[in-house]
Amino acid sequence: MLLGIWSHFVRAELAFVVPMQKQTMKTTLLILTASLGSVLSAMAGTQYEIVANANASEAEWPRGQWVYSAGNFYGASQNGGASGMGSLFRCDPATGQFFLLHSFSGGNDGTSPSTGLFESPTNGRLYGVNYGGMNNAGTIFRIDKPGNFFETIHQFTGLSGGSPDSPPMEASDGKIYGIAGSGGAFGFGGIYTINLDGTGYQLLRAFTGTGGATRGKGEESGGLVEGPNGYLYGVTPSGGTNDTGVFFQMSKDGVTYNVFREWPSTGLQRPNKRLLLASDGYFYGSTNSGGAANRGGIFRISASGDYTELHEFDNSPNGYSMGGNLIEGTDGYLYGCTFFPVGVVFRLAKDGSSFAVLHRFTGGTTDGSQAGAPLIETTPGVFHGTTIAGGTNNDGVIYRIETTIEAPTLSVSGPRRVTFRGSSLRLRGTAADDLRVVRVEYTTKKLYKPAVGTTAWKARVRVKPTSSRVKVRLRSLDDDGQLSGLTTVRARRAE
Ligand SMILES: [Ca+2]
Repeated sequence: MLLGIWSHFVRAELAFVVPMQKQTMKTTLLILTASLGSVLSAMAGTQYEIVANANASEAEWPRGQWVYSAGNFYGASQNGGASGMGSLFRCDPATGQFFLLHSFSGGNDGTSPSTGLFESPTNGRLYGVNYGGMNNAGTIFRIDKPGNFFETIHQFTGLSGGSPDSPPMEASDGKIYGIAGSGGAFGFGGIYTINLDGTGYQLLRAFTGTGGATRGKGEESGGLVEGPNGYLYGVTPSGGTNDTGVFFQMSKDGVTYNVFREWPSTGLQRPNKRLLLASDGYFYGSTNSGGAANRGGIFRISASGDYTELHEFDNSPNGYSMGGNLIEGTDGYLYGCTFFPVGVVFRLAKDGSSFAVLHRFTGGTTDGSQAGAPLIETTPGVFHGTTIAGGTNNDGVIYRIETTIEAPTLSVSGPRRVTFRGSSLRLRGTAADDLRVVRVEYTTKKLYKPAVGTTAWKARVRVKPTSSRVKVRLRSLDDDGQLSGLTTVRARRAE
């Protein structure tokens, strides 16, 4: 009975047991037969766990870009801290403990950071932006690691840019560049630069809205990314001819500004997260509206504006509205997470295929919900993320997800050599995957037909009245587009 399962587990396990001694391999296989359930979980390529629960004193609603450095996470929380106006925190994932680095007071140091931190490659300090401050137009702050010295390095004035609601970055020239969501000559914000020590602030371009020389609107833009050619690239969720967003290129001195795409009023629109510059030289981004369900999606765009829609979010439990930008895993897949309604962690191939849900948040006290930050791949195949809700205190969590691309398995119930009568052969069995079995299919020739069911499946294979023998091949398919090995059943017409 276990024959089908055997052949697949032997095949799947071989990759892992090649370096092992034969005796050990034999033991492994014996253990495999002992409990199919535990075997599946032991083989599972995707494992999820909560590593830390946020709390109101140190970090309530951790959100935005965050940093992994020397085994610690550094981030910003929108609420919590001593004044309830947000905090900067460090979290040691080994113990799950949060450490308070700074409590925003709502005074000159501002309030409610929502876009997180970045680490300067030049001086190793952490930089971020928030709201409020001296002119009620936002501030730029920095803090060292492990968090002893906090400093506000810039007070936005409003006229020269305000409401910094996107994460700034440091470019290859050692200067900070960011997008202000309001202010500027036209009130649509603009693109600013500032030195790492807080001197030299300059609004390089003021956005001009739906028309003009600097089409775009800065509000809730995802920030900038530097291309290999030294230009800065970004998207804005509004502005441009249709007020549905633009993709632009700007030289670091602000002199050159080109719009290479204005989103239309149909299809995906309103790109609102920082672009990922992937290893293939394309930018990948996400939008929060447009598409069949008007939930936005994921797109690819070249530096010159060649544009392809890759995936549409919908109202399914897969969620919509990304909590942070996409990242590229060491395996070459794109990874991200969604914020609404409770969110998921997902991956997809760079050509837009194989969208797979790695984890569905459930919220409550035992899981997070609403992922509000990009994932960080801390070691190859191991990702960490944050949510702003759920967990012990309903203040959010830091979670860990370990994943590889695992092929599904398939097994047939009963013997592999069977007899049949009449015009059909009935088969049934099970299939399993670390994520999800999408389909079980079978063939007697070349064309595969779907079986009924997935993890428990059955198939009625048609056989010509003239056929006395038939060979059926079966396989299963998962979300990643991976196929199981083929399982063969040979059938002979009963006398
Ligand atoms: Ca799989």
